[in-house]
Amino acid sequence: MSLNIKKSDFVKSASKPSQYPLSSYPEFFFAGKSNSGKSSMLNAICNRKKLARTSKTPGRTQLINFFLVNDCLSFVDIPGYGYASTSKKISNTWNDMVIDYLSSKRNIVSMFITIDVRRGIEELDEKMIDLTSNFNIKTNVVITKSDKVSKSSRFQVKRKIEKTLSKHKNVKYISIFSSKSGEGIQEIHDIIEEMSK
Ligand SMILES: Nc1nc2c(ncn2[C@@H]2O[C@H](COP(=O)(O)OP(=O)(O)OP(=O)(O)O)[C@@H](O)[C@H]2O)c(=O)[nH]1
Ligand SMILES: [Mg+2]
Repeated sequence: MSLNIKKSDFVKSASKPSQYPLSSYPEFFFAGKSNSGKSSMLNAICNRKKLARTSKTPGRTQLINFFLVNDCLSFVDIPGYGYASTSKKISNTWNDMVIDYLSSKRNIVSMFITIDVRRGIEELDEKMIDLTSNFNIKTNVVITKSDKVSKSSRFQVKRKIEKTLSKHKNVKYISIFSSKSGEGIQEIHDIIEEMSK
């Protein structure tokens, strides 16, 4: 059985736990380098154009955004990391915000981490996976913007990421995805369906 997303609503933005919406629904969060396609992925899997805000300018999503899906699942878009102009102050704020989120006693099932197929996996991505693993949360890797490269290089990138991540025991699935072509949407739905049981 595959997930069928019939309804998705923006709930609220938050910068600190006291602002989070109350929810005990299974929760999936979307993390990744700035501009790697998190918000676009969220829109694509919900079949919505403007549920989450997307932008050509890295760093668009600066707060934690909560969405309610089918009235029984929670999706969370967290700010991207690692764009060049990040100041020390902003990166400290990012750290506190994400650690507070991971420490909040929410029903977090798993992280989807987006990795631009043209960049491949970088040190900050591995750090994010390690951080998540410290909170006993499973990671699913999503290789985004697959439409930008040939089929063979998509799989080459996937194999390389598999190899790099073979030592990370909390990594569960690695998918190839494009919010533009729709590649991988079904696979992500299946993953969410299976993991939220
Ligand atoms: N060709 C192509 N472009 C994409 C795809 N996904 C995202 N983009 C483009 O990449 C840019 C960044 O996308 P976002 O979804 O805003 O990225 P983000 O990771 O949410 O970025 P931040 O919120 O800044 O961290 C936008 O210009 C998107 O149109 C894709 O699958 N294919
Ligand atoms: Mg975004």
